[in-house]
Amino acid sequence: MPSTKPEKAAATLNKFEKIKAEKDGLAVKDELEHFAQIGWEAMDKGDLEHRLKWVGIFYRPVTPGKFMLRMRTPNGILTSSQLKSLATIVQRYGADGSADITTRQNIQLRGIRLEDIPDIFRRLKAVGMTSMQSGMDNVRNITGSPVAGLDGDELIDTRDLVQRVQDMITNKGEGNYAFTNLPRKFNIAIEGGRDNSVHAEINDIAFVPAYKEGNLGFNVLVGGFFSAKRCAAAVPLDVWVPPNEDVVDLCWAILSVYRDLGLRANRQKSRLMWLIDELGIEKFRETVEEKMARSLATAAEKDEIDWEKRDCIGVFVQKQPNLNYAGLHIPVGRLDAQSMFDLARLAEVYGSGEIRLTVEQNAIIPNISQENLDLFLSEPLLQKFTINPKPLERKLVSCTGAQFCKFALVETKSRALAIAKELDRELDIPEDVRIHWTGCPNSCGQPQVADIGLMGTKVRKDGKTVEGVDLYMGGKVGKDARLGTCVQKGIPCEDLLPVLRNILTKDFGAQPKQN
Ligand code: SRM
Ligand code: SF4
Repeated sequence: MPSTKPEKAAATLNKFEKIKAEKDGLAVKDELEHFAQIGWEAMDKGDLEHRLKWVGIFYRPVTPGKFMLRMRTPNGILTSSQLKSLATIVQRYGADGSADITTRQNIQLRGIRLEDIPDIFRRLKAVGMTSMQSGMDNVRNITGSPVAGLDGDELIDTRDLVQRVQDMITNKGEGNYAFTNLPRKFNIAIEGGRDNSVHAEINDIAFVPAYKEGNLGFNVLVGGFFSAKRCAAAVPLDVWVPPNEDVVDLCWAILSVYRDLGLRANRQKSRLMWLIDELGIEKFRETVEEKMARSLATAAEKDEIDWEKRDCIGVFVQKQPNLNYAGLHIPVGRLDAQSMFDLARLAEVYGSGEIRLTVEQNAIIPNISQENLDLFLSEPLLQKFTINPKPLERKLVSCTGAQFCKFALVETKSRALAIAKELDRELDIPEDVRIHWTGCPNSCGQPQVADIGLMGTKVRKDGKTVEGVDLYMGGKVGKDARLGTCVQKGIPCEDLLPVLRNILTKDFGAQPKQN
């Protein structure tokens, strides 16, 4: 930490730094039984609204008493036992219980009661899952190629590396005080394929495959992030690392530098990129090397991201003979308990009991043998979670929005789905169009990576304040990724359908359907 005297620092700390200085967020892990007994209404406000997030429990002011539980799902991989366990947890809350696949290849549970948390945490531990350090000023779920170990064209299998980085950060899910007081949230992604499945450019640290002197490893990008104030694409650190423990060590070093030197006075200027700006990338690199106490190899000349991004929806052959993976479309990532049980059953009956999640909020069932494929495809669940969705629904992504999020300026998921369905019904669209909805400028739904991004806002119409969106366009994913920008502000949601119809027709070759 900087050498400011504690009393002087306390006087200048922002609200969140004060909360952390009073008591480390992770401390609540030892108080959960007590909270369960006294009930959420009797809890200290700092613990309830902030520190619980250190163990993944999110108080929802929109639905007080019904909490959200954000898991960690390294590389997006779940076993069927884990998914069944999560389904059992949400099932007990009836209509309040549901789950969302997130834009970080992760899963969040809804409707959770605080009194059940000790039991829930015991169940999660029994199936090897954790929600540790998944919110607030911690490292978020670490993303990796969703078809790692399955894809015949992959360069590096990311699964083990992602798990090792998570284990280092969270002390194998038990909690790690070394990294629970970062200046702000932090995102890490490890890409092993050629298609930039993880959106490397929007992560604080991203590893992308690259050959150096004939050896396969990763080039490293740093500082990518979105916030209401600023969005920045990650920049090259000019470092290459082999795909081994060096990846873990480098994450440790960058996190340590960020923790110790990161800017903390203004929360709007606390993400890693602001520190990189302050130090300059060369000095930042030097400081990371000093932390590691060794010099790092310079970046390989080029990286190996040379494919367009795949959405993995459909059936694809695996590198293992006779096996396939099936990518199922989960509309806006929303699951109910029954669907979770059904997905787990399909994975067990037809696959190897594994389910994978994608940053597009969809699911993959790997290891389906050729003989079982037809039967698998005839399963009723595939009517709901199809392998062949309509063009707009297929690429639709949406953040949580007003249903559960207090920052939301608009309802997102249900509206996103209704509009996509209507336009899919009306139009023949020759190419896939990525539409991303996000309920406010925090950009959890990543409108800047979409062909058409929609960011919630409030608009004046006929003298009244109504829900509206700012329109983003020009985002490019996969190779040569580029962030989209705002092209039109303040479109009332009730006027959006014709605006989108027009864009799809003019820019994406859509034609009215011939009946
Ligand atoms: Fe996010 C805060 C949901 C991915 C940028 N995000 C929130 C909170 C926790 C706010 C809150 O307490 O209500 C939202 C919880 C709502 C809820 O009940 O679900 C929330 N963020 C989400 C999720 C669930 C959106 C989704 O529907 O998929 C994603 C969870 C990912 C995960 O599994 O951990 C989610 N959030 C993102 C992403 C996308 C990404 O990581 O690729 C971003 C932009 C990228 C980035 O962070 O650089 C993102 N979320 C934010 C921000 C703005 C951060 C900033 O630096 O200003 C906030 C607000 C904050 O942290 O102060 C935020
Ligand atoms: Fe909530 Fe805004 Fe994030 Fe959507 S973008 S989940 S509305 S914070």
